[in-house]
Amino acid sequence: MFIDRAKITVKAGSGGNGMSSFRREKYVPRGGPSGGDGGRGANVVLIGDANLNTLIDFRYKRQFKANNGANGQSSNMHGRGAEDLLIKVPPGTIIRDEATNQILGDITEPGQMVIVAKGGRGGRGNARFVNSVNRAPTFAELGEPGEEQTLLLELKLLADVGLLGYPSVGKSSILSMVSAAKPEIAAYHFTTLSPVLGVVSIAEGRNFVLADIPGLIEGAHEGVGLGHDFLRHIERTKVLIHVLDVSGIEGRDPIEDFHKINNELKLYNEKLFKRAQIVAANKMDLPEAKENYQRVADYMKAAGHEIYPISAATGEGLQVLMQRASQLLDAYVEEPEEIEEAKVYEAKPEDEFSITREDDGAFVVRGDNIEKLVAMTRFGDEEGLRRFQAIWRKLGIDAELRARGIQEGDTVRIGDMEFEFRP
Ligand SMILES: Nc1nc2c(ncn2[C@@H]2O[C@H](COP(=O)(O)OP(=O)(O)OP(=O)(O)O)[C@@H](O)[C@H]2O)c(=O)[nH]1
Ligand SMILES: [Mg+2]
Repeated sequence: MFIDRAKITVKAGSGGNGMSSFRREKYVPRGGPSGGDGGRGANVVLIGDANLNTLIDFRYKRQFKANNGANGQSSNMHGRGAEDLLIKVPPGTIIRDEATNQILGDITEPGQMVIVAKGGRGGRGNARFVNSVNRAPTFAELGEPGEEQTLLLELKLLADVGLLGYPSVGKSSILSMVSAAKPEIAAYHFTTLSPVLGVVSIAEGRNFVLADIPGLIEGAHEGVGLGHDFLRHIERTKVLIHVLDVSGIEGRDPIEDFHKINNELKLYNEKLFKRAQIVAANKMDLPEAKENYQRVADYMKAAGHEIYPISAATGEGLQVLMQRASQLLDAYVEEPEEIEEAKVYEAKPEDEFSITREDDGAFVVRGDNIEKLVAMTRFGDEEGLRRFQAIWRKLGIDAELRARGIQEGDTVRIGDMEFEFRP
């Protein structure tokens, strides 16, 4: 089975804790603060690897956790940062945030990297909190927690050439004749339910990947038939072979088929519609095809399309068709990719928080910054507590709670912490 979707969870390393310590020197009763900073937690990074072409490995390993930074030490020794965790993925992998379905990045090249979870910053040691007012702070920060994400990975097929057309026109039959692939072939529609790839060998050292794509019908761009899924699969092919059943034995007109399919392409993605496309007039072994061929060929030529008569049943014309596809492939000029940025995290508004009241009467404060602050504060330390309170006021949480009618003794919850409100 060709797996092209995977769900994984990634957790970046947390920063190391900052140290609180003081220098000890001979004859100096109390030296200056000397606690070092914690090291940076490791990022989780996805990296393109040309040796991979499926996401199959993620069936066995779905959880990834990067290392934490080391804690700061006394004598101003900073903790060591942890090395990033690299996860290899095949080029062509699209990364989405499961929660929002937003695209976080797109790996198109081997070696390209996207940070999917940022490691936490190391907590600052007490040496960093010296100022004109406080020359001997005891306060040190805890490390910032690493980011955690659930990701959806999606691999678009990296076929060079795609076979497209109505159901039962003979796409799978063609693939089975020109490659070693063994797609299912049958007289009913939608025999092929997911794309099948085969390697077509033109000459020594010259080959390309051909994809047999499930049949498209009118409305495919809106998901009719097997729809969208397959249009998605052909997005990255460079050349399209549009297969027509010129025998018309199913009662449809091949020229009409041609327009309907192209219309679907256009509605789905204009770029796909403009891609190099050649017409394969299939089932030429049937007498009806011979009758229809001239009319179809004249039409296509007049409209500026190349047309090749073939029979997937006898093999007639297939070699010429594949050679032409290979030539077009060689002539293909890479379209500039419209990737927004390798990394497109939504910038989260700073300092934003929300307050809700729960059934038990507690006020719950949520927000990235405030939750981080809670995770990084040692509440046992009086200075730490004071600093927390100052930031708490500066963010406006205090004022907002009062506006919501908080009373002395009411419970406030932030992340894992719970405390009583005291004005
Ligand atoms: N006579 C004749 N029959 C053909 C030819 N090519 C395909 N067929 C027949 O047409 C039917 C459909 O062929 P498939 O290759 O499964 O068609 P498909 O386009 O892959 O169809 P879907 O997977 O349903 O989209 C089968 O019964 C084939 O044997 C041909 O060149 N000549
Ligand atoms: Mg098929």
